[in-house]
Amino acid sequence: LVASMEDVEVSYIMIKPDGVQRGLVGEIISRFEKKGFLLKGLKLFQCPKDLAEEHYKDLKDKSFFPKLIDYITSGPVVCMAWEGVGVVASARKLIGATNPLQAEPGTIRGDLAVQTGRNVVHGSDSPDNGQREIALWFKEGELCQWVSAQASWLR
Ligand code: RTP
Repeated sequence: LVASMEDVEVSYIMIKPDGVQRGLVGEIISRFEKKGFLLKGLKLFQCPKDLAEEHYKDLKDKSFFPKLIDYITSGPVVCMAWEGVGVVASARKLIGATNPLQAEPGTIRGDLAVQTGRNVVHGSDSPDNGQREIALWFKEGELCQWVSAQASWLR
């Protein structure tokens, strides 16, 4: 084993309504799977307004906040909990910059999106927020504790 269990984090990754509507669910999940992270939770979910507001509460004073809440609640999202060593920062790299026009080719937003307000995917910005967001979006019993057969090659 090359990393200790202390380095294992969880990140809340969400495919936003545009990603679902555009048929990008498989493509986006595949990038996290291929990287070698472990899927602990997965559901298609119609987000209620109060949950969207709680999730984005740090942005509530921004001018784009009402539009952001309308966007996130406009159709189903795919909620995911991904586990792995350094998964929080790595997922942010795989996702790319908030503005897809500034996101590098090879990243999800760099390859698949154009507008900041339609940037297809969310990823937690710190390990603490990863824990907080997973507790917010998943109920107890919705996460699976399992070990992938590949785990010894990936950790
Ligand atoms: P996320 O939380 O979705 O992973 O995005 P982020 O950290 O890259 O970006 P953040 O600044 O936290 O913004 C959250 C989401 O709000 C939308 N947004 N719209 N000027 C705008 O219209 C604007 N700015 C941000 C985006 O969907 C962004 O991902």
